[in-house]
Amino acid sequence: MKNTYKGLFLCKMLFLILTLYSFTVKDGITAPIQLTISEGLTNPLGFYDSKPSFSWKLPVGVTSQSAYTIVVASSPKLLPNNPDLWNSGKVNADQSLNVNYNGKKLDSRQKVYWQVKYWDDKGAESKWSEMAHFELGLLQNSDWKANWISVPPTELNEISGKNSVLFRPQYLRKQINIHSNIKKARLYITAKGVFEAYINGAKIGTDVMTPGWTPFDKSISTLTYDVTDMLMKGENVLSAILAEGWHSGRIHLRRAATKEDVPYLLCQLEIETNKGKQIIVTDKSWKVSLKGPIRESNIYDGEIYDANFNLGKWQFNGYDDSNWLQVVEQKPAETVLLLPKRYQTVKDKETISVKTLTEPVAGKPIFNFGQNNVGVPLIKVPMKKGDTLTVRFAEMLNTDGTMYTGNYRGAKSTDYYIAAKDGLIEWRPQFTFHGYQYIELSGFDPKAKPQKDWVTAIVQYSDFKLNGTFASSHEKLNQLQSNISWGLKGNFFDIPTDCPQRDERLGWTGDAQVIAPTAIYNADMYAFWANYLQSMRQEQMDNGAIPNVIPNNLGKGNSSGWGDACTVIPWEIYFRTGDKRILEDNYEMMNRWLGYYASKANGNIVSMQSFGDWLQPFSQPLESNRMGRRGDTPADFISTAYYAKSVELTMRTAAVLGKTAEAQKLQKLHNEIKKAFGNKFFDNNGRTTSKMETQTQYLLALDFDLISKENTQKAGVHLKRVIADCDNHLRTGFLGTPILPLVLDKIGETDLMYSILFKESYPSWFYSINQGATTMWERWDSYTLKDGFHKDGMNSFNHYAYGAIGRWMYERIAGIKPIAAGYKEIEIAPVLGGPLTAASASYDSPYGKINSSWKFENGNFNLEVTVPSNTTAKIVIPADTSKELLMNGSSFKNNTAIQLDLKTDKTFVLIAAAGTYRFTSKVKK
Ligand code: RAM
Repeated sequence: MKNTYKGLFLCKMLFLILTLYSFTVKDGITAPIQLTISEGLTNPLGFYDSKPSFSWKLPVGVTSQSAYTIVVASSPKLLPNNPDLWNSGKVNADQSLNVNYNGKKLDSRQKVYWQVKYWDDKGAESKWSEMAHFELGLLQNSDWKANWISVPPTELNEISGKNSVLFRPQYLRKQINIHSNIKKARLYITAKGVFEAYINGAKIGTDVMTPGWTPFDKSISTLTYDVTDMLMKGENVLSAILAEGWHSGRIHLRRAATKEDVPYLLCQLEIETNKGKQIIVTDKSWKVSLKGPIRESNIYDGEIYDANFNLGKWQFNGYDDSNWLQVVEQKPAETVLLLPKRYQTVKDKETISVKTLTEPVAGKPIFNFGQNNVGVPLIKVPMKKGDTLTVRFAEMLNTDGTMYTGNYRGAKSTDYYIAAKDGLIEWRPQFTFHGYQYIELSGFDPKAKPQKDWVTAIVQYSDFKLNGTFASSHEKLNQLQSNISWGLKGNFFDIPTDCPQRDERLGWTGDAQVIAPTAIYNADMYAFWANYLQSMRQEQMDNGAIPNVIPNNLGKGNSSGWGDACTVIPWEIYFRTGDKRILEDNYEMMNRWLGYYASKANGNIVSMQSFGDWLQPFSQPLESNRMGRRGDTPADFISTAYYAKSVELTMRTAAVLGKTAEAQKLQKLHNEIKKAFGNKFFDNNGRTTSKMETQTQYLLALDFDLISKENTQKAGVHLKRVIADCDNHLRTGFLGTPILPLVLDKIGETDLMYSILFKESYPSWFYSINQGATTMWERWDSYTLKDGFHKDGMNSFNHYAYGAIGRWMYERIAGIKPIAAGYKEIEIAPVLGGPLTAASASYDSPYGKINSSWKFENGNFNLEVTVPSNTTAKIVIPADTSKELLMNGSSFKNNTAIQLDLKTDKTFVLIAAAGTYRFTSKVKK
């Protein structure tokens, strides 16, 4: 916000608050709601942090908060009056987010209860909130008494493809006797690999593919489950199936597996009984078998299930495991941290039923789900004893209607089921996942006629809440929103991945940094991103470089525009959540990344590797840019621009964290880079000095504010010219495309942006939709009706990067944008354009639901806005301001809640406190 504007804004707010104070104080106002801790978690079990922060929302109808009290106790009985852990006292502040715990030290396993109350803007005291709670997991390695267990290495004598040791899934069991009545039981568990665990045959929890993917040589996530009700006094069986997952699979190893890479299980069952504590751990006493029905399972290739390998009732008491093997054990290494999982696990989230069924080849029916998605199928088919059902997956079909699997590259992505008897089987693979829209079955009972209900898609992704909505009057724009959302669901599978289907599925940093803002509009992903950043900190190299993928399994490679994920993501999250902790945690990483840039800079011009403006259309293949994947914007241009951007974000971070001297130093550095950048890459007419002019050069320079004031306007003119040269189409790749709308908006060219967005011809968002896209594609022309599949084998149909336009759809088409961290101040400023007659979005912000919904009707522009409690909004209403503005049906008048701040030719600008408002204006056409 400009200073003058900020001054005005503050005056208005002060006036509003004073007026509101003069109102009479009512009694017994409603309690705060939706209590969460740290990254927005509700009553978590197995929480990772003994120093959480507290957040709450004020109920609808309350304007703002003037004070609060938080009470924290070790027992619910002590609340609210006798909190033994912490009493914040009455704190006069409007802070309702991320209040740091400041009480007694909390320990592993501890269950903590808390409540909060607030005083509103009139000084009225609220009732206490309902009680919230959290329970800590095992925070230190020293809390673990268990040992890692696995099959004896002598059993690992089979070799699979490429000389890899074959890790057949391990079936592990342990019979336990619980001596007394159970009061409470917790299972702490993890694996090097992926597992599912059971008590007396029942699956523990509803997670899949746990513990997920972290830098395994540095930390492994641990899970906590409340298993009190699953156990009984007397004999019980604790069991697990353990498969390769990421840890031991080629997805992570990217080399031949050796015996040392074998999966391991670690668990600790802690039972509180009437007569004290009983602890059961993984140790030598466990038994293991490799003769279970899941014969092979891995992420890229799929799963083989042979029902003839029937272990019987191995998960139950009384089973004879005398011919099972004794496990080997290994002490947990001190250097590998066992850390409670700090973000949502992957779960079954949705199901999709088959839309159409075809049979281009007899006996090989293809089931079409109508939606590219990620997860596993539930299969119910009739089979004949001894036959093998083959389940193939594809994102697209060939022109002859058969499965197109070329783009899976080295990933076989095929499941098999071998039947042990005649009849209907019901099966779902357990330790793999697929990215697909089509399934082909073969090998079922030849007499049976394929039915649509033979398969159901179980959609799996990290268990976050979708908390944003976007809709408009335009079908294709709505399809784009749907594609973005499916792109996110498909690629937030424990880590943010580039794609979910081929032999890749890696945590590419560049893709992550461009999608992060859009992702946060669509889902509550703070915890997910915070974890990704934790892995990034762990993977940062000694020289400060950030690897290309996190977790890093690709070695030392790094790239500008990719490694900057370490500055961009913390900043974006801070700005959208208001939580400074994300900046504190990552500040050092940011600075070390700047150090790496500095080591590659000469006179502040950076020469380093860069994937460039990845996959820019029509790029010229050069020596340095084999296959033209890196775009036409020179690497040193991109690297220097991103150096400046990362310096700027680190500088802002330093300022927020109160590190004024460091901020000043970075400001100086930023000025110097800006100067060097301007001198090297631009002439006095704001035109790039490179031989090849690209849209992305102007976009980076303008978005990152890297050219002098005088040249900015001129550069804008050049940008428009190069866009016009492309017949007003984008010609940008992974780095340019996300900022195209931001820059055109910044230079007042929203009409142009609308025209680019609504283009139907190549390259454009709608172009892919016209070719049948139901997710975001890696390329605008990954497939075309005219020419078929893109020639390059790198051709994913579920790649979220170009979905980064989603941010602008929320921010400007619907018009919801934060202007102060955490949405404490919101801008509602929809920009009209293109063929749209209506658009709306809602977003569940940290303070509560924000809504902006507009529509043209009978020559009127109608806008409905909801501003959540404890925030203020600047509402910019497009209007012919010579005509009247209506609010809630009557002529607008300033009042205590909302005031006119500014009137221009084309807009009314209002400042509003919490509430819902309906405006009607006339708009000049
Ligand atoms: C590809 C990935 C990813 C991109 C890198 C540079 O292999 O799919 O999207 O960031 O290359």
